[in-house]
Amino acid sequence: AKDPVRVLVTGAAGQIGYALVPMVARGIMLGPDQPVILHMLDIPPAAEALNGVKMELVDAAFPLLKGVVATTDVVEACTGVNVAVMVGGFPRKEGMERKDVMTKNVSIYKAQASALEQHAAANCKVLVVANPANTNALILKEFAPSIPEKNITCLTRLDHNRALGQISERLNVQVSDVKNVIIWGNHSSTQYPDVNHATVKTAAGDKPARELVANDEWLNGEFISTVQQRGAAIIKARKLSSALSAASSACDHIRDWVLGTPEGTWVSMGVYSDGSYNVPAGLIYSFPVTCKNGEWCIVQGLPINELSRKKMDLTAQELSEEKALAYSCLS
Ligand code: NAX
Repeated sequence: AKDPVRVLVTGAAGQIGYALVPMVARGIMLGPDQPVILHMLDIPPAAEALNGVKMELVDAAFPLLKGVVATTDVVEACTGVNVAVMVGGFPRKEGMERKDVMTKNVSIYKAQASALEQHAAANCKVLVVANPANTNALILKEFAPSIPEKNITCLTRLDHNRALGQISERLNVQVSDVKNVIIWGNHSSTQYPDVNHATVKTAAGDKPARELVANDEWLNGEFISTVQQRGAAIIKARKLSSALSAASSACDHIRDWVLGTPEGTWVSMGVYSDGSYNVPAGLIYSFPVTCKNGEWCIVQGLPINELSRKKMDLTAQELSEEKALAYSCLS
């Protein structure tokens, strides 16, 4: 039998945490033959709720779940973890300045970076979900210099999956037959959902999604804005933000990273830019990636048209501004 993998979920008493921890315990993140030990972190005001989640995990009697650590101690939470899913953060409340929210998150991610650097297992893979996800991941990277930069990523897979979902609904095809959309840039409304390389499986082989949709006005307009604004649409409908889809996408992100992407398929991940596609180096930016042997690699050489270029630059610009704001919040 395999040794258990230790998976940290921060913010585990929150909405996404509640949807995510049972998925991890069921083997949806790391596979049906991979035992796991869950490490759950939250802050003291949520300690009782966190303990309730632990009770439910015990009650669910998951065969793969070999242990649960539920704690408000960052060091205890981070000790020995192989995978860290960072969902905890400070949400933007009405009337709050961007700078104030950034200051809170910068201080959280700075502290948690140090704890991970000192106490996580070597080669720990980190996924930041909490917003501003790209910039929180960048802060984490800056303050955990001994963690390889390739191990620090942020979640844009939910946006990627939303884009697949929109194409599948539009064409009335199975979502599993649609692939290779791309989310470029920030996990925010400036993200660029790009369908120019996406394909759909048909009886006659894979066809370009753009050809099958045959409506550039929709693809260049409503499709993009629907994906960009989907988070807000969910809040409007549910009075709560996306949780099950976020949790499921976080599992997709880690699973593909650890176990690999299928041949001929790429996914979107927020990763440390090396300057590919003329995206400024030093930002955490979402790119198309393939994964193999536990490592992601940016898909190279895709042709970029003028419209795409503009949208890719716009979201990079926003990330550069966020980075500058984050640095101005460091104390
Ligand atoms: P909740 O407010 O339900 O849960 C957040 C939890 O984090 C709370 O239990 C809170 O006590 C805890 N927390 C706060 N500070 C902490 C700290 N310093 N250490 C550990 N835990 C801490 O939010 P939820 O709906 O679960 O969303 C969590 C985060 O995901 C938010 O930042 C949200 O904006 C972000 N999202 C990111 C998405 C993405 O695709 N990247 C999509 C979904 C989601 O909106």
